[in-house]
Amino acid sequence: MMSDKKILYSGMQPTGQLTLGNYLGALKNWLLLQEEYNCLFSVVDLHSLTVRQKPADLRKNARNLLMQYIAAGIDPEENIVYYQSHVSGHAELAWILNCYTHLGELNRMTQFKEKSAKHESNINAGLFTYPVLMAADILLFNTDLVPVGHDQKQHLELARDIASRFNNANGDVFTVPDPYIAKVAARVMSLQEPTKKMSKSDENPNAYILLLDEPNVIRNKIKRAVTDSDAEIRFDRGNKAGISNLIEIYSCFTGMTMDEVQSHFEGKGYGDFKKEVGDVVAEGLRPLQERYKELQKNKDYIDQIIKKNGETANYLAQKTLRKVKKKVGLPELVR
Ligand code: AQP
Repeated sequence: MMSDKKILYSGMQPTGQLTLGNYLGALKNWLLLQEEYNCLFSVVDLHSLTVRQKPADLRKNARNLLMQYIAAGIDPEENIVYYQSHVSGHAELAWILNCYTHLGELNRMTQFKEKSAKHESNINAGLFTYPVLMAADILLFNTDLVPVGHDQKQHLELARDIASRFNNANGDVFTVPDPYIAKVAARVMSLQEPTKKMSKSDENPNAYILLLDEPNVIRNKIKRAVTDSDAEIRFDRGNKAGISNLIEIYSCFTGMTMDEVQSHFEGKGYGDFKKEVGDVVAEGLRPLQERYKELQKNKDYIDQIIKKNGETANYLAQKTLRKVKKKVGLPELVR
């Protein structure tokens, strides 16, 4: 892990099964970047506690998520793939960084506003300080680059501000991280409400495609996707959100540009278009699904990955924490 390469950090919440949005917006970029960087890919289970979870589901989702990282092609021998909750340094650093974050900054976070509206009966303090824990995740490992979907850009900007504020007060401790946001599919939209992003916790399963959905389920969900009534296959997010979303998804799986996709479907109807989109997505996810099934049979291997990577992440986290504690004046435990 500790070669001279720069450090990349990213994670996903085990709040459900991974969607096409998580895959195209984040995971696919991880695959492209994993060789160039020293990478940490976390299952950010502490984050998911901000919304009520059923304990048994959370445990299952977390393990499935880690297996989906590997099934997608993340190499767990070359990268650190681990559970956030196995590294207590995340929570410790988050506390310290809370003391370097202003309420006004947290008040401006759109995700907090959206999630508070969605979970009116449980607007807990964790939901509010979520971006501070995210800053801690990133800064704990002196991360240089953070690949995220467009929805996380604001949180990343806050992490940069917190890092700079801490450094200004205490001397250079943290690397100020850069975001990496893919140009295409940074925002995959819901299939049922295409002006809203696709989310794994959406109540309507037809709104999202799961990476592990059966091929016929994928085809049916795309067939049912909400479009418009003017029958023209043209990329125009403002006026044709549903069709534009499907064009973008198609382009991601085929490598064609938006223009090429448009010409490819010129003169064709929505029915034919949706059928082809369904086919390329179902086919494109097949290798991942096959690898996932293989991994499911190999419990010991996954257990060993979780243990080994958790230990490495802890070791690295402690190195940063010791430095941070010293800088802010917290005494060392003399053994
Ligand atoms: N629709 C999306 N398009 C592109 N990228 C997306 N991401 C999420 N949705 C889309 C990116 O996926 C990564 C994992 O996100 P997360 O698990 O930390 O939580 P999230 O952003 O809140 O994702 P969800 O699916 O919407 O989860 P829930 O429903 O639990 O809130 C991030 O890099 C994110 O940008």
